[in-house]
Amino acid sequence: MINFRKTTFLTSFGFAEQLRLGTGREVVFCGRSNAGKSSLINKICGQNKLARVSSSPGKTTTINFFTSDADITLVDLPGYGFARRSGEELQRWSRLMETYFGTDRNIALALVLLDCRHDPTDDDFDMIGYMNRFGIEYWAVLTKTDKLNKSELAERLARFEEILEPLNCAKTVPFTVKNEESAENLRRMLSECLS
Ligand SMILES: Nc1nc2c(ncn2[C@@H]2O[C@H](COP(=O)(O)OP(=O)(O)O)[C@@H](O)[C@H]2O)c(=O)[nH]1
Ligand SMILES: [Mg+2]
Repeated sequence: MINFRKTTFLTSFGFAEQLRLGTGREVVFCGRSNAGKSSLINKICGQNKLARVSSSPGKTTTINFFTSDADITLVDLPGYGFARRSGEELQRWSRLMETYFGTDRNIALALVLLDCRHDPTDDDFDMIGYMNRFGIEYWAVLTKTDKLNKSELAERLARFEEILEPLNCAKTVPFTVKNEESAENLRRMLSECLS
């Protein structure tokens, strides 16, 4: 079992030029601003302040790297889709993504975080497009499941699977930070996939 509690902050980059080659295996986290990415990373790692949880979305525009257990690096990609970015900002973001995914690195898995209450947006489909274009295995993690009751959640899960299966999504995983079992389930799935 990977000990995600050992995770520590490594570095942040805002510009494509700053990106270096990866060393160990990378697990990438991505999703729209406010999808719950920082909260999930903190929960999985059992730390409150590893990634910043923001009440004003759209602030994180850097790629953040964390060194974890077992030669694994967690990579927190900038959230997308909150506000229409300016042309220049959008260009910086796209270059950052193209450079990150296009660099020769060892990406073991990507988690695409999607708020379980909403269908994927065009921005999400663009992000999934990167996964398929660069041949990266990805899972859809449906966040904030505490906001739905059991039957609503079952319905949403089925809907996501129907939408994402044709797009090569390997797994659909429900998740909430409000439930320790949910975090333990994701840790176990990650450990199995990465061992
Ligand atoms: N109810 C609930 N709220 C959550 C959950 N995960 C995140 N949030 C809230 O959603 C908001 C955005 O979370 P954050 O982790 O900053 O999202 P990010 O922008 O994707 O990094 C914050 O107010 C969080 O407290 C969850 O599982 N359940
Ligand atoms: Mg965040």
